[in-house]
Amino acid sequence: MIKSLREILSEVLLILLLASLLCGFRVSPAGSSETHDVAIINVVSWPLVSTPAGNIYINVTVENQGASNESFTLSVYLGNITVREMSVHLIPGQIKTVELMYQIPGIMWALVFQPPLWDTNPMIEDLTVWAEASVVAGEVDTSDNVYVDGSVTVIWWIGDANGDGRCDIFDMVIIAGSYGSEPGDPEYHPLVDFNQNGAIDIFDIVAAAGFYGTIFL
Ligand SMILES: [Ca+2]
Ligand SMILES: [Ca+2]
Ligand SMILES: [Ca+2]
Repeated sequence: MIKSLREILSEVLLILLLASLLCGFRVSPAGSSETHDVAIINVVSWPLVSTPAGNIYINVTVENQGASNESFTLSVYLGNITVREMSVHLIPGQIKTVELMYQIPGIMWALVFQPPLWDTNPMIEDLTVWAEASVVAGEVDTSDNVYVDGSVTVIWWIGDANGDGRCDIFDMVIIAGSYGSEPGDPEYHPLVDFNQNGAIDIFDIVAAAGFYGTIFL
C-alpha cells in the first residue's frame, strides 16, 4: 500500500513532536528549569565609631534563592581589608546569618591611614562594611551577590598607642618600649608612629606628651 503524501507528512510531524518532547524531558530537569541564585540579604555592623584597637562586629545574612544546593565563598570586607573569607553551603531556600567579630591588626593602620597627617588632630578613616558572595555556576541574578552596609568611622587619637580611647601611662610604656625602632624591628609598634614617618622617635613622644591624661572617648 502506497502512503499518500498527506499520511507521510503527518507521520513525520508526529515523530518530530515525540522527539522534541523526549528531548525536552531529558534536558529540562538538569538544565534550564533549575535556577541558581545565592544572595546576601543583609549586613549589619556596629559600633559606628571605633578606635583602632576596638572590636568591630559584623553580621552577614545569606540566602539560597535558587532550587539547587549551593556552595560558594563569602567574603567580608572593611574598606579594602579582608575581614574573613569562608565557604558557605546552603540548601534551596535556606537562610543563614554569619556573625563575625574583628579587631583590625595594628600593622594594617599604616596602610589605612594614608596619606599620613602630622598635626594634633586625630586621624579619621571611614571604612565601608560590605560583603560579597561568589557567583555560582549557572547564576543569572548577580546583582544581589554584593551588599554594602554603612561604614565604621575609625579614629586614631594622637597619644593613644593602645587604641583604648585615652592617653595614659600604659601608652607611655608602649612608646618607651618601641623608642628608636623602625618597621621590621620586633619593637616597632605602628600605632606609636603617630606621624607615620616610619620611625618611633622624639617627635612621636612630644606629640603623645601633649595629650597625656586626655580621655578622648
Ligand atoms: Ca545572586
Ligand atoms: Ca591609650
Ligand atoms: Ca614617627
